[in-house]
Amino acid sequence: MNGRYSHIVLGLGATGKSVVRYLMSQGILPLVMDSRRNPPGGDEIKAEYPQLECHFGGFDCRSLVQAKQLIISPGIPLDTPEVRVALDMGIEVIGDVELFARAIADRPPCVLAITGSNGKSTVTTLVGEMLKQAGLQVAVGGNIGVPALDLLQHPATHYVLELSSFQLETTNSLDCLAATCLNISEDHMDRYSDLEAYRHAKLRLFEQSRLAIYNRDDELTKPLNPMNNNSFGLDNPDGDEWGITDGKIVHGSSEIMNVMDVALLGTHNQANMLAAMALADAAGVDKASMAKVAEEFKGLPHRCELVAVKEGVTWVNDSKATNVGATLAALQGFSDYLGDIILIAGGDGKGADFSTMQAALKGVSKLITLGRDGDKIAAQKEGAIKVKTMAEAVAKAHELANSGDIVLLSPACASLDMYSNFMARGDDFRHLVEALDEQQD
Ligand code: UMA
Ligand code: ADP
Repeated sequence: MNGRYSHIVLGLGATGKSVVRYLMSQGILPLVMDSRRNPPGGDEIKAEYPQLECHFGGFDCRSLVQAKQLIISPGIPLDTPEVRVALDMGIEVIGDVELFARAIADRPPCVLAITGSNGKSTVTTLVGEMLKQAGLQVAVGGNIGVPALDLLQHPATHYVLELSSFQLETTNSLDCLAATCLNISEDHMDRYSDLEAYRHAKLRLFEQSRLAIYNRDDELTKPLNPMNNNSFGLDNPDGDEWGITDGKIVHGSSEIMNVMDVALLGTHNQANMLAAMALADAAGVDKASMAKVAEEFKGLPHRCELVAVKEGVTWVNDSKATNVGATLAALQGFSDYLGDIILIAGGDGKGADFSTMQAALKGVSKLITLGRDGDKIAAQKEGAIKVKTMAEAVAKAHELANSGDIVLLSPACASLDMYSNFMARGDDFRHLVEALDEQQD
């Protein structure tokens, strides 16, 4: 190991690999470091670039402090001691999205960006679909899955980026056509000192946008500084704001469609739809294209997804509810439901305060908890049933549910204590529900 590397890539997950590929395409050979001894994909990237030097099992401080630039993955906190040392020495530390921003800096603004605590992937997908429907050449990525830099491999006139607070901490020079912050509620409290610090990380996005689109129903999403802005909300809009008037989605006084014709369910999804339309409008998308997507888009998997109706019991997979706000939105969405709600929750709580669930849990007839922080959720409702595995949770719910009830997996927690990601958790739930059938046949 030595100090001959000007660029060091920290973290070799999806982001790190995209950064290596991008830097190599620019003729820059970086040094790669990962605190894991055997990061998955390590062999693959070495096979792709045999000349690439990798240091696994920790961050080598001597090399770090001799570099010109560190490109850090979002999963690595900026206050990791070795990174802190580099920052204190004035070494530039940026993320992949900042590299992306610099790569497209000579183009006219072409990015639509989405942040917020919940709804990002839904809105990002909707905006991508609306632009496609309008015939624009669009690439969709960021926190939703495909790293931003990988989007540059194919031609696109517009980019739709989902951005997490972690990614925004290390991004300074995006020049977005428009950006939104959908909502702010507690998440990732294991990485931020308080909600305000988390909010400030998210609102950095507005400083990098020609138009800031905030949520009128959530004060915390308002830009911190005066800037060109617009808003969306579930009420009557003023001026050219986005809102709902007499059961219609409207942009100012211009009608887009009936709310009843929106395929996605729940008021939170009406807010998502308004935000998506406001962003698409900034890219010049026509109303007919927006309305067509709103009528046809049925939602992403693992977000309040209907898994099955068996013996009159409805099974819903909301595994992507990885924070309290998302689970509250799901419970709110089902609050008019006549049958009982059986909620399965728990996992890695990321330092969340679960007492904010107490009131909503009154509307739940049975609470089944699992995972590392399951007990903390169980403490919010008397009579909660604690189990160890998803198989036990599903079996218990099956035993308790009667025809007309809903069994909702909406964990209010990340999955990483028990699964590789939220998809694996949702798939496990689905398979177990499907297997219930087989047992009965
Ligand atoms: N690593 C270290 N040291 C650490 C922490 C991590 O070396 O202290 C290494 C790990 O060993 C691993 C690599 O860094 O090899 C992982 O990097 P990462 O955690 O940043 O994950 P990526 O695979 O690069 O995926 C990231 C996002 N992950 C996180 O922000 C945690 C993905 O979002 C995103 O899709 C991807 O970049 C492409 O942009 C996932 C996510 O969970 C879905 N996001 C959080 C959320 O939505 O709540 C923010
Ligand atoms: P994100 O990418 O921000 O995690 P998703 O669209 O994947 O957002 O949805 C994650 C979870 O949040 C799901 O459980 C979904 O039902 C819920 N959700 C979606 N939109 C909202 C919203 N506007 N407010 C609260 N919860 C929401």
